[in-house]
Amino acid sequence: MQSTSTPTHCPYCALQCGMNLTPAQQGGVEVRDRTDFPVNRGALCGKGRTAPQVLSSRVRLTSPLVRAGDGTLAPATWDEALDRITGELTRIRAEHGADALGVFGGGGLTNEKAYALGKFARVVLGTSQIDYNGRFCMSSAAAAGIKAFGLDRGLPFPLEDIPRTGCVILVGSNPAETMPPALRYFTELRANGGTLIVVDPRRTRTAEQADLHLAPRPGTDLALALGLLHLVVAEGRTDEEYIQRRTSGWEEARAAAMAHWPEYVERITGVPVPQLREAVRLFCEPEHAMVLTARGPEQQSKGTDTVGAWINLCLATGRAGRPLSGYGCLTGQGNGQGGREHGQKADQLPGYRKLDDPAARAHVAGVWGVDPDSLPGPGRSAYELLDALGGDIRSLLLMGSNPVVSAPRAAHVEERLRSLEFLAVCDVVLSETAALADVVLPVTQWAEETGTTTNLEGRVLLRRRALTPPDGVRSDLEVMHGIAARLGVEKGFPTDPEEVFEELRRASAGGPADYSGITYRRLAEENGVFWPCPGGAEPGEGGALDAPGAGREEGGSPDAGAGLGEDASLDAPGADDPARDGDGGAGAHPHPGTPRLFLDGFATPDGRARFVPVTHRAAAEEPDDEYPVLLTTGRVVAQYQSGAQTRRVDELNAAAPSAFVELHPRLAVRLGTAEGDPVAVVSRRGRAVAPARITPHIRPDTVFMPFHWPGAGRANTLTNPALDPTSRMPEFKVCAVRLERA
Ligand SMILES: Nc1nc2c(c(=O)[nH]1)N[C@H]1C(S)=C(S)[C@@H](COP(=O)(O)OP(=O)(O)OC[C@H]3O[C@@H](n4cnc5c(=O)[nH]c(N)nc54)[C@H](O)[C@@H]3O)O[C@H]1N2
Ligand SMILES: Nc1nc2c(c(=O)[nH]1)N[C@H]1C(S)=C(S)[C@@H](COP(=O)(O)OP(=O)(O)OC[C@H]3O[C@@H](n4cnc5c(=O)[nH]c(N)nc54)[C@H](O)[C@@H]3O)O[C@H]1N2
Ligand code: SF4
Ligand SMILES: [Mo]
Repeated sequence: MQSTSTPTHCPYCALQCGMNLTPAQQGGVEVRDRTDFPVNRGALCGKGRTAPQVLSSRVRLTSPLVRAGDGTLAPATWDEALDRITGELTRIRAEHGADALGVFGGGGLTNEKAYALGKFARVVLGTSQIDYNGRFCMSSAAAAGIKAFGLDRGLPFPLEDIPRTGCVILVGSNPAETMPPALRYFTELRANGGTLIVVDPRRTRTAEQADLHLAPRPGTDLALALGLLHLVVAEGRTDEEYIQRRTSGWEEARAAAMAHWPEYVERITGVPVPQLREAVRLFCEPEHAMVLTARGPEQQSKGTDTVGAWINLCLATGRAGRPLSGYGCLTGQGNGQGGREHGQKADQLPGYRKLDDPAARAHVAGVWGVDPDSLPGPGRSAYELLDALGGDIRSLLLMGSNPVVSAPRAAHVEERLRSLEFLAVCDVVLSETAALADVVLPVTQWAEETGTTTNLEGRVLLRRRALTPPDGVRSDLEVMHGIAARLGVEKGFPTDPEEVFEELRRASAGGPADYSGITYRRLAEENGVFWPCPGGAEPGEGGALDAPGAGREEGGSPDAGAGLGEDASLDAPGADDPARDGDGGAGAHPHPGTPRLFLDGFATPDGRARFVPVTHRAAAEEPDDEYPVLLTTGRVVAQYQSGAQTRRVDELNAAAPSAFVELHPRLAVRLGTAEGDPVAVVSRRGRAVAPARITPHIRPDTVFMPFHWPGAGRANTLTNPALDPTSRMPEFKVCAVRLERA
């Protein structure tokens, strides 16, 4: 049995737990513990344990589907399906131009797929209109991280550092439900004498483990962070030497914070002043401390400023770019980190390069063998793109997302999707969005294909193929290859993931997220490698792969190498040769990778972290007489995202069968509702109905709904698509509603 066991990683969240897959007696594979992967050391949540059930052809798609004349989706051959797609795309492009072709990706796609999708949109379709669901996820934290540190990597340190710090503030993060195996890092922190502060309007299972639980009104984290910084200054707890030496912009940030008096902050947030003081004491007294944010403070129309305020708190107290201290964002999707680095984002090129940077364009165009001027400019952000469907954008190719359930103001998005001239969806199951498509392509899944993901720590990992996919399905890479070939692009879209990764290495070389020193072989041998990992993959120099680091300065500034574009050329012999030695970067002295960032300086031009002066502002929608209650949304442990995959697993459905409305007993009494009664939640966007779940563990002014279900209980029927001005993140975490008995 041992010899046939394949070490790989879970298909779902950003923890990317390690697991072994072994052939099962009844066919398919089963999950076995894999204890050699340090992040989870064998522990898995129920979703990971049951993931093989979604591989079964009982629940998945095994044939392309094409919408027939009578309006139904009918099985078709791959040729018919791909011909239909290319026919429609060609027609629409001829009639309305390339920007009428939209592309939507996902943070669950492997690095290879995300990279290929961004290239496909720009090189094959020639469209600027590509973005992805990660915009709904951690984009505010990414924007704030880039502003402050010059670089966005979710965690700038490995999870293993958490138990050794002195205090962690976990802001709007519920790992007990969203990353159960990670909870042990916080338990160990407390066992070692450190303290945990949880900031969440609900007393979650995570908050129950905290030394201090702050329960602010949803949408007020910005004021909360500013209030804490005010107290840090007032109590003389700033680290002046650090501020002088390693930061810029303190005076403005300090002045902004000083306007946020504790009593004023208590009024906005509902968090009592003594709790604010206690939080400051717990955070400042130990030598090391961390702030970690997740979707609570980020999914707000001021998410970027909010994360900026928490970073300011870290900077003022000298807690960033030092061992065992720092700010981090707990990224969410399986490849939430890598998926935001390699070009499926509207404004981005691989290696976390900027699409509007001429040097970046020249470099990447060189790797792609195209004229830099042929690359389109930045396109619309995810919600703006979905909102434009049926208007400027006439067709959509969608891969790795289910926006009918997961997008804000979902009824409107659903209506926009229906108004398209042409919709093509690649998925493993017939998701609610796939059900609207004109063509549905059934694709291979995690355990049936090889590829890399980058987990929430910035650790690049190898997922391995463990079984043969069923007849009738093809990989996303084969889909892109097939469409490209039909559109006359014969080269540049290989179907072998390792070949794509080799190109990704060259495209990322010299960029902020530099993967050029990483190879499949290293990933297999080293159990993952942290980026940046430069070296060994000079553009246009296939042979140089054998000489790691040749001609490159390791650890240079993120922009070093951007000028390499000039000599980058696909014409160089060997540059495109798939047979080339795949372990090039793993020579005698490969770059070790970078588990811990910023210890010697930040990735800004002057090496200093930048304070951002921010002040509190209200949510886009505040309660009023008509809509007096706040709605916030999130997750439960047994379902994943839009539920497209996990709603197909019996034991997960048994644990979490439907949406619910979590509300405080006082609110329930006022409404005259008992446990389990259907409650209608009404916002300016629409109405959802779900059973009441009454608990004292939520603020009385707030209700909570998980967003995993379509239909009557769809939370996103209600949510507000108000966007953060910088990150374009929608405000999933706060809108105004009223409750009715249903
Ligand atoms: N079981 C499960 N696990 C998952 C996922 C899943 O769908 N299901 N998805 C994965 C993905 S993509 C992601 S992004 C992560 C998300 O992981 P988390 O961010 O941990 O998940 P959420 O439940 O969205 O939000 C976290 C908490 O924010 C709180 N919150 C709501 N409003 C506010 C607010 O205004 N301020 C503050 N401070 N807190 C607030 C909620 O009460 C909730 O407990 O989970 C990943 N893991
Ligand atoms: N109200 C509310 N809404 C939210 C959130 C919230 O907190 N509250 N959170 C937001 C966040 S953080 C996120 S990340 C989004 C996520 O929401 P979605 O973008 O809808 O994410 P998933 O449900 O994971 O959808 C992935 C789809 O791709 C399919 N799939 C899986 N793997 C592959 C693959 O390799 N190739 C292809 N082609 N398809 C694949 C799955 O079957 C599924 O249908 O939801 C957002 N929506
Ligand atoms: S915590 Fe995340 S990665 Fe780990 S088993 Fe559960 S879903 Fe999979
Ligand atoms: Mo996410």
